[in-house]
Amino acid sequence: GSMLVSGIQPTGAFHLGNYLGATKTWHTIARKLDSSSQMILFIADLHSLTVPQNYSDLKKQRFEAYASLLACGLDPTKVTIYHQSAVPEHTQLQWALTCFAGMGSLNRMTQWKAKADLKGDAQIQNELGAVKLGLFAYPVLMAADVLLFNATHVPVGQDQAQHLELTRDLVSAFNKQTKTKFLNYPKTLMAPSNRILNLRDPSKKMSKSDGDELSKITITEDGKSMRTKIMKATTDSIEGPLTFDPEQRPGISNLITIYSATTNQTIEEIVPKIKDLSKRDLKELVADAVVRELQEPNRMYKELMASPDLLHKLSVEGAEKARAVASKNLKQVYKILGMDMEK
Ligand code: AQP
Repeated sequence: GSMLVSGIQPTGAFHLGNYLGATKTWHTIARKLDSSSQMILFIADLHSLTVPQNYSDLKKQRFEAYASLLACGLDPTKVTIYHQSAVPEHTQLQWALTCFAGMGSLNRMTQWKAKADLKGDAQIQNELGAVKLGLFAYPVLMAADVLLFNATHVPVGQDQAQHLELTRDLVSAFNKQTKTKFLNYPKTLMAPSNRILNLRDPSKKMSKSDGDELSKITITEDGKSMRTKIMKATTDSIEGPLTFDPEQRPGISNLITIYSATTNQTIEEIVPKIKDLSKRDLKELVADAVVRELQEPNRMYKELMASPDLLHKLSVEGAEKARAVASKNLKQVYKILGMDMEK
């Protein structure tokens, strides 16, 4: 059977990018799981420590994230859902893997640079020694997250491919140096949708931690505000028919991508239908589709947030289920490394 593993950070309300790039596809996969396969999803709270947080907000956000996953239709009786920090094996495996990870390959990862860049030039920050070790080493924790369950498949959005390459390099280094084949090479299961871009500045991706509320649609806001944000989305001043051209027309193309993913039609199917619309009419169409798509998650989120005891109980049970698998695999890895307690 397959073992599918993925995670999401509790760094704020889930947005349309998280939904189309991750949670919606997780839900689709989960519905088709056969009885020999398993899906494990975690709230990546340890990952959110890689950038400074308001730590008392983080506690609340961890539960909001849990509720959001369930609101996206994921069923905790079929899928194991838990908080990463409640399963200490994640960091125990990470330590072992850091001893197989080359500084050079971590240095080539783009995501820490993007995050360090938020506070100035990444290269200069690096030279100053200002980049935090956790941010730099974060792809190794990510590798540990999936190798802990010996994942066969990792379903993620289009922005995560590079980290999974590193994971496979680590598997190769580990298996070669230990002369074993215990760790699987996990396959990347890429979400069908393109990356969803920031509504105000389509040169960037839509991001939870973006301070500009107008830049993102969240699954927790009401339909009226979703519509307002789409109507205000940045497009371009090019006249004539609407075209899908991510290079020259990133704003319009982003709206077409969103329309495609929320109505399950391909870009090729959509373009002839919308090419003669005004930009305003395209936005109306996209807004209708988004509001319709997020209606049920939105309703369920509100319902779940009114049941904190249920969320707590489910997350404790999820962590227990995850630990049962994780501790077995970790023991095996430690045994390979000569660290078992047997005589
Ligand atoms: N804009 C996006 N389009 C498509 N997919 C996306 N994902 C994130 N942004 C987009 C996918 O969502 C999953 C969870 O992401 P994450 O929480 O681990 O962190 P992230 O990728 O760093 O997401 P954010 O929203 O940008 O969070 P912050 O602002 O905290 O960094 C992943 O599968 C990702 O591909």
